[in-house]
Amino acid sequence: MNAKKTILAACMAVGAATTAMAQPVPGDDENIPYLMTFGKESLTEWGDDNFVQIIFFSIPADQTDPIYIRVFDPDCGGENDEIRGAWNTKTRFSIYGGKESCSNKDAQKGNIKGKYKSGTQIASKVFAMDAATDNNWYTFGPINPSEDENLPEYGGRTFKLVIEGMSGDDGNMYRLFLSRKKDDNVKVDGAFAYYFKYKFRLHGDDKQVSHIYPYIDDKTISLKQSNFDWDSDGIMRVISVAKNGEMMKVSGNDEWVDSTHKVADEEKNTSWDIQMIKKKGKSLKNNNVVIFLENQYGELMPFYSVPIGGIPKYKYTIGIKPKGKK
Ligand SMILES: [Ca+2]
Ligand SMILES: [Ca+2]
Ligand SMILES: [Ca+2]
Repeated sequence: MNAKKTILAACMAVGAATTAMAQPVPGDDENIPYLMTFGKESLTEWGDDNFVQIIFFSIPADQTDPIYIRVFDPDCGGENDEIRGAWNTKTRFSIYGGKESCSNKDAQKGNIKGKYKSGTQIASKVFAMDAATDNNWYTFGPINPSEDENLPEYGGRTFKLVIEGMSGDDGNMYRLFLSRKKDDNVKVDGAFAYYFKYKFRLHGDDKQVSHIYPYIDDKTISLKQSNFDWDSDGIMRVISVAKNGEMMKVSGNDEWVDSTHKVADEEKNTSWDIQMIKKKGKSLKNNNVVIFLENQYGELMPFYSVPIGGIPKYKYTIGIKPKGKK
């Protein structure tokens, strides 16, 4: 199976997944409280490396009814958000479809020097402090599915949501939901979200464990994770069919670190569960972080709002195999 077909098969598996809702971002199984984007006059040591976040949505090719992209707490002020001085941050949410909107590598990388706003803009709105959307939902749409970029290897009709910290120095926290309804969160059957670089808030409660679920396709032989501004807040480890808690390197304040991890044959076509376990007894609040993943070719690896093939469980018989044996 070639790489594109592998991703397609994976996406169909996501679409078929019924155990977890695929439409909220962060996903139910990720247990991440909020996505995060800071105003571009912020210091990177607050946790955002370049003040742009990009999330992709995929809906099935046969979806013809309009869809809606809903944002919880799009404003920056009041509840949920992180203040520095006074509230002065403006955040722009923009939706793109059409040619190259999702396939452009600058968009996938979040490369703000490049063409990350590729494609055709479908909707856009700037939010400052706003009582009407504070701790509340705002809805983009209706969006006609035919305004998509058609990417069969990513499951069908794809759209891009770009969130930019236009000005100010506060942190905007928000969540997303891809919905069939304007005024309610109703899932679109077979739809899911995917992303290549993820920026979010960790829980304040040290008993919570957050997760991301990269899918290991059959051409991946190693995975390099890079993370930013973790503030040495606990550990990150991998659980998979062959890994029982392999440790990943965790960054300190305002720095990038990376670590590279080998893929076992048995892990191909399964997901990894990358667990983020807070430092016990510290309950570090307001910890905002960034992570992305690359394969051995330096290609960004997508991760998905639901674990493809389910949450992996370590299999003792695989993990204890002697070194050097295939
Ligand atoms: Ca708010
Ligand atoms: Ca401020
Ligand atoms: Ca907010």
